[in-house]
Amino acid sequence: MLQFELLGQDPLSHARLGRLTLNHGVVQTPIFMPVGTYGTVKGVLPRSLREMGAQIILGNTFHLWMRPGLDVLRALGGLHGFEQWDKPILTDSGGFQVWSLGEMRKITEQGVHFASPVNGDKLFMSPEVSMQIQTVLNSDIVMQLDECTPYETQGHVTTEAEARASMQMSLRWARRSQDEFHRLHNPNALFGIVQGGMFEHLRQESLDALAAMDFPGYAIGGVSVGEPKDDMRRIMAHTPHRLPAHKPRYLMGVGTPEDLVEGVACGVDLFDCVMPTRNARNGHLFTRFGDLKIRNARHRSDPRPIDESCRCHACAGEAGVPWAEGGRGGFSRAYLHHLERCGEMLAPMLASIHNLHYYLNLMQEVRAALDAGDYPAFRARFAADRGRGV
Ligand code: PRF
Ligand code: ZN
Repeated sequence: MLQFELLGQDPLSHARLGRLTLNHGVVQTPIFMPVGTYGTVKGVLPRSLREMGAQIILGNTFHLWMRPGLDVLRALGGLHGFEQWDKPILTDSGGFQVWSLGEMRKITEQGVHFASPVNGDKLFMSPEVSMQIQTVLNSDIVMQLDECTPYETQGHVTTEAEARASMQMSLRWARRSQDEFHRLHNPNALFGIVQGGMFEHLRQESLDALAAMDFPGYAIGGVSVGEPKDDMRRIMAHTPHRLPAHKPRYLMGVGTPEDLVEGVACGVDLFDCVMPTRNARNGHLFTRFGDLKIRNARHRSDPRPIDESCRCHACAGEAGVPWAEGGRGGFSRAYLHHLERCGEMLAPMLASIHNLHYYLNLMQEVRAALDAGDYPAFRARFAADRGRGV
């Protein structure tokens, strides 16, 4: 089941405001989806995710198939029951993750043969297998199995002919995914994935063919795979607004806060990225006024929170009143700097809470601006603030 209503449209860009209804609940779009590869958003409790306003999170077919395996997931109520998250979940198909295995895999028309990174067993992932796994997971949004066309492999930049062949195989896999999804009577929603490398005409061919297959939603894959930023932005500006207007659009694996604000203007409704959580674990924090490296000695005795305007548990404490509004709860930069230097677990936990809150709150502000009809002003203010420096 999937319902998508458009609630508003920015007249000066492709940005839109929407409401997506899925089997496990409603999602306001545009939205950012925290990544929970192994059935956990690393270091963050489900109650913290709820508190920071997460409406939908990701899981990964490939990883969960390897561990704990389908018998356990089936017995424990699918992914929702297993990880104790009762709101919507989107699962990636495994195409991208299998592709990342490098040497250990062989891709054929039938599917991907590879050795399990866990125990070396010979395994096979096909569109049919991916649908069977995602049906056990019972994720609200299921992704087709695709081949993520690389930007380059060992110094060789993917040619147009290679990108075309790869994109066409992803289309055949889209059809097979759809057939199997229906055969299984999966009650959730299957998304098709646009590929085509860095070639706009191939992207157009891909999206036309997928639109004709009438998926309930569409993703843009094969971006943010090591290409120059200009190419990423060019594809982001090309594809989303050409997809069917009344269906949700998901840009896979993107990106920085700036990419999200720009992506929304290009007509994207859903984003996911490991950046807020991965960067948190490296002491890289996002704030309204630019990014901050908590290991830097200048924070050694700074009493201020990470971001004085932030309402997250790390910055505003139990009361949730930001410093900018007179609240004096929350943890100081000095304390976070200390935890980080001591290698304490609480450092990446607090950093992850803050970074995810930053991303989710950014999208909340984006929605409020779209609702108020002043997205252009919001974009200008966002860019000025981020450039100010912390
Ligand atoms: N395909 C799938 N998952 C993905 C991608 C893709 O192209 C990307 C590319 N940024 C991230 N995750 N199935
Ligand atoms: Zn914060």
